[in-house]
Amino acid sequence: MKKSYKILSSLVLGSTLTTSVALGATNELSKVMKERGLSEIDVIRAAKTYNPTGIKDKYVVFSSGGQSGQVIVYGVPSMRILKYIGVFTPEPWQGYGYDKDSLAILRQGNIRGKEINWGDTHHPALSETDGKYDGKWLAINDKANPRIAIIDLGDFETKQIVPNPVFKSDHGGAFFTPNSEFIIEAAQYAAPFDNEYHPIEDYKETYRGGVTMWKFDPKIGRILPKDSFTIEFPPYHQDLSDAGKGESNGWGFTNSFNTEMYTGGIEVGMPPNEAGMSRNDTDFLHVYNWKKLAELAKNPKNVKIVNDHRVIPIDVAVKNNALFLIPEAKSPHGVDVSPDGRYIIVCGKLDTHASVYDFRKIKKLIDNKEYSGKDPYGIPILDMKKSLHGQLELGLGPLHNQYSPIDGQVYTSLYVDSQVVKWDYKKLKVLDKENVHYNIGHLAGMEGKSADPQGEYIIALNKLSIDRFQNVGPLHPQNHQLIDISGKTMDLLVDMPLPLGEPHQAVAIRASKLHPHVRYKMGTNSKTGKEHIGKTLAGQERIERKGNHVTVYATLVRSHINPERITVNKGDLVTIHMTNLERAQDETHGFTIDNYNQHGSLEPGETTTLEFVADMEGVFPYYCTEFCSALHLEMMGYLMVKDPNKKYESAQKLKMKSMTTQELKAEYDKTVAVNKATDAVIQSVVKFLKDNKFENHKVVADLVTDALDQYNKIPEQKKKSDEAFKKGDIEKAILFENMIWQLMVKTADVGIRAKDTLVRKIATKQSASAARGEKAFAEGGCNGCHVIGKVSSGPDLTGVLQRHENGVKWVSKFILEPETMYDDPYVKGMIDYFNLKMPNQHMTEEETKDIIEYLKWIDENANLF
Ligand code: RUQ
Ligand code: CUA
Repeated sequence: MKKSYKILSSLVLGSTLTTSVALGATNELSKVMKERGLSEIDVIRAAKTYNPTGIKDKYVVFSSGGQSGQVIVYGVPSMRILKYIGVFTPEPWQGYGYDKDSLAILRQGNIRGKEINWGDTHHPALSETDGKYDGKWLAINDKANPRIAIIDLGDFETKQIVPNPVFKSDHGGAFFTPNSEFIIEAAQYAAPFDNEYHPIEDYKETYRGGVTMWKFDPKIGRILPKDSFTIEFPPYHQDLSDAGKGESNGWGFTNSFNTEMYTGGIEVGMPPNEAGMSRNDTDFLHVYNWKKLAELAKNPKNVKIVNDHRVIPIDVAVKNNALFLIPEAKSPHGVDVSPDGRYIIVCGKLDTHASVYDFRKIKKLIDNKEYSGKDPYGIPILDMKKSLHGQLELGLGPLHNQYSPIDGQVYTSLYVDSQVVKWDYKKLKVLDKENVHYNIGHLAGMEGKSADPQGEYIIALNKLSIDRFQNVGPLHPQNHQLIDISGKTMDLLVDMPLPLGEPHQAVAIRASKLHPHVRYKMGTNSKTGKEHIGKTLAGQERIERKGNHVTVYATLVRSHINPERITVNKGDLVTIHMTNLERAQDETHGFTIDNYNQHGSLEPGETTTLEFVADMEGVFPYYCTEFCSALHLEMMGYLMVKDPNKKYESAQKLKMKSMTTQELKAEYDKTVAVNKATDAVIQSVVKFLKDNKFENHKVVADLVTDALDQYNKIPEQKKKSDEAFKKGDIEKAILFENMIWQLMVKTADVGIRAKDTLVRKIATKQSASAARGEKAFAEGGCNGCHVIGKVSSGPDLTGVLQRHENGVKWVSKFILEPETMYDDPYVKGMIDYFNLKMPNQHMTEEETKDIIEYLKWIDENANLF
């Protein structure tokens, strides 16, 4: 099976193969296609999305997690999920909402003191510099409990949650202004700004909509609530928003529905909301000058304070020529500013047209104070026709837009038609349509709403999946479909089920723009980025008690938790600060205490805190929850909770039979000898690394640092061992010697990885054939017996081509038909020595040739193995 894959992939990748192999591959390929019922186009589509192992994606997508209150991260084109980021909802794997530090973030999201443990995430937004994504921060809104969260793309963790002080729901956020000065959050369902009851009959007087302009500091990546303000809007239900850029920079655009200001009453015989809220032929696009309003907000005379927050009343905005309305086709949804900032495309769910507004025309009307009227709140209305560049009929239920790098091209989702339409918004011409399954909402282009769209792909974020996937019960997964847009017409490549809430919007960025770190500076509180108050280094571990408060300063490193016993009284408040002392990449340790609903995740260098009241008496194992090492299961300890009011009888001590001094001494000597031998191996690796100037290669140098982290702990253990031995406690000395061996194994593990990496860096370049040979050697299982540079369960193959006369022919034959050579005296000797026969691995001639090339390459670099 392995073999066939290899050939298939090289065939599809178009590498030059001899005809016989190509033919074999074609046969194999057609067999697979037949078995799986694949057409040629299916195979091409598969190849366009397939990532061989180790190959990474070009784009990274951040998708809203909908009702899960999280953010989903995946790669394009492979559509492989990379991460779920806990945002508004606790996420146990990451310890999010369980450790004290992340719980503090989650609790920033309390509303009026109420704990909220979920969110309805809708619109993720990437921070911008000059209207282009800079890969630093991600913001996302919660529609249900109007809040904005900030995620740091340095570690993909949520760092801040800010509840909206005046809105009771939101939708049209989060959207960054072009230099991340502000994040726009628009209200959805109008409600009173204050927290009091106001009868629905007073809707027009006391209910309000609006847009909050959250001041953002892109250097520290935090919203500054005190410097933020809200622009009051009429009680229309505001919907999506976008920030102007380029020539419209400084302006914001927010559309709305229910300009009827209908308030329902189905239960008293009124027509339902859905009828009353869509009666008008047009609703209003709100156009506001946020730059000017931000200046106005600085003067207390221009604002009223509601819930400790600055609100610019409608009349102040109007008086200062900073707020306007333009009619837009009924029940609009998406509003999307073009990459150059000149055009604003609005799609109306109940209209078959998209409307293209021209900002230059809008600006001219504003400058000339040319209004067609005023709404009931005194806001000037601009004439729709005079603001429009034009309209185009696209199909049923147009919703959202994503731009293309080709001037004038845009992609729009059609909800009712279940299609993506590509069209030209300048020439007002439909170019292509592609069917999707089913009922597409948003669509995500690659940086498709920035000033620098990349094209290549569009992802359709469909609301229904119906029959696309295995039936998993009445609640279906959502369906993200990847569409190739690099050609003249669109081509649907693949479906990805997403089973974590309705994903609404997603944003994609070039992976090359993201630079997350792999470890923290030792003792970092990842939530603040600063040193953690509980930072504990090796040797500083301790347990402190002050009254009923027990504070533990703990460390975790492969493969132990220090301390390994924590004894407290029932009723004590227990604070455990934990530091992961690792510096090695991906060496996370998790920590839990059984039955106490505790979990923390500690990434290398991180410190975090668990805190709880020890309200249950008993013995509770605690352990590391990440399979971090061969001795992971041993990475544990006990929390002992005693009732101070009880007297405990100590059980009779059982005298254990132990070894004689002589036996102990023998075991001690054996352990020491093993350690010496292991150290010799380490020293030879060290010599190799030094001789070959490992410090010139950053990856290798990093691995050496990781290895030394382990190795440098040995002298301390050795001292303890020697002391114990001197005191005659041989049993203890053996335990310390064992510890030394553990450290040596970890050192050797990383050291050998460093050596292998270095060999690759300094060896001569492999020919394509030698590279294929190496792959065949590994996949054919040869390396199970032959370890290059070492005698293992088979002979070392370094120099094998020289060992035999006509070496190439001899080795080839031995690979292809070993059984014919078992009687050869040399081979016979080998079979006796290793007690193994070289098996026939059914290599092809081509593979055998490649393996020979690989062996030649080994000989060229024999000094390195
Ligand atoms: S939404 S399907 Cu952005 Cu909440 Cu349009
Ligand atoms: Cu640390 Cu398992």
